[in-house]
Formats: sequence, C-alpha cells, structure tokens
Amino acid sequence: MGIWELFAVVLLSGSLARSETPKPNVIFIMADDQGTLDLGCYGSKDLHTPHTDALAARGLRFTQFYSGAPVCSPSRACFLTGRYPVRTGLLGNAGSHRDQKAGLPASEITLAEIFKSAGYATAHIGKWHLGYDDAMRPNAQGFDFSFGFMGGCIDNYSHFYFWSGPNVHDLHRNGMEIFENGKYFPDLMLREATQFIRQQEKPFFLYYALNTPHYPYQGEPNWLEHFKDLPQPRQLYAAFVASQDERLGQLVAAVDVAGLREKTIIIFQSDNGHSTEERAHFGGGSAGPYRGAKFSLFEGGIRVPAIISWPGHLPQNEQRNQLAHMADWLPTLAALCGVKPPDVSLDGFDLTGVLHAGHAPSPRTTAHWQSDQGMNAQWAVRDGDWKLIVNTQDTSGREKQRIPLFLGNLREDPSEKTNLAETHHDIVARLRRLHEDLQPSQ
Ligand SMILES: [Ca+2]
Repeated sequence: MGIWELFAVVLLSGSLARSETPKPNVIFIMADDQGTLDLGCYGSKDLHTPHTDALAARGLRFTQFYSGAPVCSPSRACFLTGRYPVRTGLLGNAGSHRDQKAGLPASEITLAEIFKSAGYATAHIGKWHLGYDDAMRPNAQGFDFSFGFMGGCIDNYSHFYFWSGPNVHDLHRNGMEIFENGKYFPDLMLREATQFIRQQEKPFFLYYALNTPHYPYQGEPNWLEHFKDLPQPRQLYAAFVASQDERLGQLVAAVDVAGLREKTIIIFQSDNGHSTEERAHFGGGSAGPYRGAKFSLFEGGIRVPAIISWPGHLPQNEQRNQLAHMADWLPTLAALCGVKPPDVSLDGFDLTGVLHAGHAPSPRTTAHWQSDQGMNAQWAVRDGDWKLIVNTQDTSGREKQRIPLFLGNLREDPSEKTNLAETHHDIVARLRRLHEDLQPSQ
C-alpha cells in the first residue's frame, strides 16, 4: 500500500470513528405545576395519561427526583445550568413584562450553550420565564430557535399574560412578537416542534417547556366533558392533563415518524409541585401522601414526576428510587451525549450509573433548596434520610401555614408530619452547616 492509499485509509477510518460517536438528540419536556403523583404511572387512578405512561414504560421512572425549586423560574434555571438557585442568584420568579427585570443572568452557561458548542441545533419551544430583557431571552442563552412566551403564564387562546396587569400580549418567535389569536397554544407548540424535528440534519437539543397543567386550566372541550363527574377543581385539572398527554403522544410520534426514536433521549419532568393558588381554584393536582404543594419546601412542592426514555440504550420499564435532583440533568446529559460540561462550579451529579443499574448508589447524598428573599426567604437541606426546612409554608390546603423550623426523617415519616427539630439539635446544626457552606462568600 502506497503512502497516499494509507493516508486515505487513515482518513476514512477517522471519519467512520467520528460518525459512530453517539450524538443522540435530546428532547426535554418540562411540565408546569404537575403534581407529585399526577400520572397513571405514578399511581393516579382518575387521570388519563396513556402517552406519558408509555414513555415511562419505554424508560425509567424516578420516585425521588427533586425539582430545583418550589416555583417555576429558579427550577427551570437549575435545569438549564446544573446549578442550585443560591448559585445562579435567581431565587424567585423572573419577570413577565419589560418593567420586571429579574431573570437568569446572561453570564450563566446553559445546556443550550454547551450543546450548541458541540455542534447541536438548539431550540426552545413554549414557556421561558427566565427573563424578559433581550439579554436574558432564549436566543441570548444558546438557543438557535425560540418560539413561545417570555413570562410566567398566558391565556392559551389569546396569548395574553394571565395573572395581573399590565395586560401584555406575549407570543414570540426568535425575539419578535407574532400574532396567532385564537389558536390553542399547546397546538402551536406541537406544530413548531414537529417542524423543527423534521428540518434537522444534525443532532438537536429541544427544550419543550410546557405551560401546562399550570393555570389557567384550559383543557379541551371533549376532555372537560369526559371528566365532568370528578370533583371541582380536579375535573378541570384532569382535562388539562389529558390534553397535554395527547400532544405528548403526538410529539413522540413525530420522533418515530422521523425514524429517530432510538437516536433520541426523551425526558419528562415537572418543574415544581401542583398549585393551590386562587387562580388554580385552590388545587386540582395531587401530591398523594406528601405534605405541601407549589411554593413549599415540604415534599409536595419539590418531589416531582421524572421519566427518561432512550430505547436501545437505557433499561426499559424500570423504576429508580435513588435520590436525584434537577441539577443532575446537565452533567448526566453531557455524559450521555459526549458533550463537554461548562468549566464552572456545578451542583449536579452524573446519574448515568443510576440509569443503567437499579442498585447503583446515587452519587448524590445531599440536596439543597433556597427560595425567595427577605422575610419570605426559605431553605431546605436533605442529607440521607434527614431533611431540615427553615421558614417554609405548608401550602397543602387553601389556608397557608408558615412553619419556622422543621426537621424530618423521610424514611420513617415520608409525609413529614413529625417535627424532630427540638429533640435532634445536633442534626439541625449539621444540616444548617451544609446550608451555610453553600452561601456565596461576602
Ligand atoms: Ca411551575
């Protein structure tokens, strides 16, 4: 073989090696305010979620997966950065119109930025709620493509901010306001995602950020009719979850039709627990035996459904009981996709060992949450089975109750009924030190 033939062989084998490097697509479906047990595969008997259950059957379902925060923005920021809210500085919700400046600092490195650097196409479709300013919008945080709304919630037909004044119309494509009056937002998301998936010629990262089943509860008429005999407001919530589930099935079908199912990691997770706010008719979702709901650091506010499916590469129809946290997705996805994590302090752990083996110990033994500021500042630390919570609210019911200090043992008391803070001062002090170690130095 001559030198040029040898050179050609080396070149060819190099390109073959590169083409064999797994670069799976990633679709991350973030549900909004979906309760801890609000899926058939999590034991719900009255909801209709066959497509999300099928996703779990083709993958893994976690029983102890925690959100980054008990409210939307810091939790979503935690997913995109792999860092706790105390580190990103986004402790409460981001702005929903231009007068509100809070958001995820542009200096933070997001999953979209690291995927983009690795040659992926990146898209955000749905809710953003990580900053209304141009410098904090999806296109400035690593997304090639963005479609959806920038604030916290919208009416799904008019696409106006649904909370309080000012009455802002909030529908955008790549930073430009667009108008699709009267069209059901979940359908618009599905349309955009299907187009995006069809068009891709290179690996993609799609952040499919649902605004459902967050209020306003706007399930489709056929599902409202179907669930009309359930109690109020569960029937409204159930109809909205069923409408969401139907489209999740259509999204997965679009991946199948494109022939990409075994090349695509699909993750489903809720950003925080179910809402008991007035706009949510004081409930609708369920945390089952767990105490608390959205805004609370009791389990019902932060323990969320989490599913990962990658047929042909990860085990199927199995459960994982190991401790896991929203911050873990960044290092885990980086490992699964062969993408370099950012060179910053991360709070997440690579869970690939746990994904492959039900008995593998979790690399995570502790977890931290910190939320809100000033008088409302609340935080919690989990270390093994112990969990310390400072200044949280019990939001389980219509009347919110403030709890200044609570120490529980989740193995013996998963419903967090018994406060052991007065009898276990040493454990309170130990967990308090873990919290203090994470505070930014002054
Ligand atoms: Ca939320």
